[in-house]
Amino acid sequence: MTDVVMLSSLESAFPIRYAGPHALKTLLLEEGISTRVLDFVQVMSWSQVSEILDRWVSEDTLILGLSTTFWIHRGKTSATFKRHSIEEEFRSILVRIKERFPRIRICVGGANSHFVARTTDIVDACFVGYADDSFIEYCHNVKAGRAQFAAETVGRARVFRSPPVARRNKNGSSILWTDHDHVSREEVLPLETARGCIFKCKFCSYPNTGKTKLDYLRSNEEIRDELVRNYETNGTTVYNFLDDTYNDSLQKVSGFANMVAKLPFKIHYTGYLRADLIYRWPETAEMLLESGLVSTFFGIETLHPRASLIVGKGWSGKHAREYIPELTHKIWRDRVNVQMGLIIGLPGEEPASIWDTYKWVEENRLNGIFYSLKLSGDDSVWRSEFDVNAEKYGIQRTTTGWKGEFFDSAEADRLSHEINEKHRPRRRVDNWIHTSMLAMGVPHSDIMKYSSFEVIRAAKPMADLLVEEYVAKCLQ
Ligand code: B12
Ligand code: SF4
Repeated sequence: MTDVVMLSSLESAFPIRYAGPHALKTLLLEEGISTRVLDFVQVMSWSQVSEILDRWVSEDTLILGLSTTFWIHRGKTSATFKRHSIEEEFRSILVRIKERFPRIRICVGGANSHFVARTTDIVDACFVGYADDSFIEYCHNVKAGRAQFAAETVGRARVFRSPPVARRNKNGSSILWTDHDHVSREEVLPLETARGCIFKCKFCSYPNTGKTKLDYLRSNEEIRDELVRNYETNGTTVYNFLDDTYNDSLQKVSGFANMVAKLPFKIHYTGYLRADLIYRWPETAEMLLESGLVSTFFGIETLHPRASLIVGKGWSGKHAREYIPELTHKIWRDRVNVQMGLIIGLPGEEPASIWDTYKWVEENRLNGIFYSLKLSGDDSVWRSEFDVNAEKYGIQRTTTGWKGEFFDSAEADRLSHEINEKHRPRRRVDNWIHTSMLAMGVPHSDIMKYSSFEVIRAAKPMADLLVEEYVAKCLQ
């Protein structure tokens, strides 16, 4: 018997687990509500999903939850209006379940829950924001047959909004991986080390930006317990760190490195880092490496002096050009896969400057990925300064996107695609795919040597096998 079943997925050629539903599962289990999460839904066929749900859902099941954060309409990712929607085949599975078990509530949560609830008629409750309190309380109420109040609706769903900081898990979740999760030996797992970010870059719509330093951090003791537990149960040593700015204080980086040095096993991890903070505290470069950093993502955004100042990352326009190649090749001696995000369409930056940045990436043998500037819609949960005050920065919203001084959204999309395609033969794998590769046994040296394209092609059969084994275990 299972009270709550959640479906989760992160669209990727490689099976990567997303933390959100597992954070909720852990709380629900602690509070006596039996819960299971089905991962990798987007790399399964709908008939496999349907077959598994037939085994897992019964008349005892109260809630079927869908995580929408990384729920991208399969195979049709380019059509924005179709992203994160529930496609017809999946909808008919949900309709069939509802017909069989009429008291089941279908709930959506995660970054695109509002959008999904608005575009389908199958959702009963929609959770907006961190759901560590709202969803757990909802589940308790449903289980106890208590009525619940929601002032707002979207489509036919009742909406439960949360404040930016939840009471439960306010510093991040400790995830318990159970036998039902079928974690394979040495599989890469997500690990939350903190919530929120001390910065507030103008284009950024992450939740809880501008937090106070050292707020909302998990203690090293708690993280150590999770690392040891995962190692003892599944042999896990490779992680995706979930922390918007993992190196936001010297104390945090050194404290973590000290804790990890005392573990009886070595870990490897990827995470979001700020390059300017390594520049500011140079001793952290070695600490990060020693504590197991294998790949990272730096949001450099632009090398343009004025654009970088406008977005709140003035360091990038001043020092990144010299420091990033130095850090990558001299200080880290190519032992870390440094991926950089660069944005096309920032106020003040003209096309020639973008091409100059691309040249710099190629000439310095760097791993860059170009994105077009994205503005969120009015119903987004988290909104950046650019989302709220676009016009103040010379950006006009249009029916199809936005228009700035040098680019509009279509041209920024086109150029990012063109440059990424040009760079593709030399680009290394994305930072989070790097950890997946390591966990599947691909040596770090090979990942650093070959292009993303080659590494992915070689490792794909292993990834398919992992999903096949996972599906077989879910059906047992
Ligand atoms: C880590 C991360 C990633 C990692 C994930 C690695 C991993 N193994 O999990 C990687 C690098 C893969 C990634 C990639 C991308 N990401 Co990302 N990512 C994040 C980040 C920083 C943290 C997410 C996380 O796991 N948090 C920890 C968990 C515990 O919290 P949570 O996700 O918020 O989950 C809570 C709620 O959402 C809710 N919830 C979640 N699921 C469910 C289900 C139910 C039933 C319910 C009730 C509630 C619920 O409850 C959870 C607990 O409170 C967020 C930003 C942020 N700080 O939140 C962006 C974020 C999720 N990413 C985002 C984006 C845009 C992307 C990319 C598209 C970027 C790109 N251009 O390539 C890609 C897409 C990848 C893909 N193929 O699908 C956006 C999504 C915005 C949107 N509206 O779609 C976010 C919100 C950042 C932002 N504001 O721009 N990302
Ligand atoms: S872009 Fe990065 S550093 Fe800036 S506010 Fe967002 S998460 Fe923080």
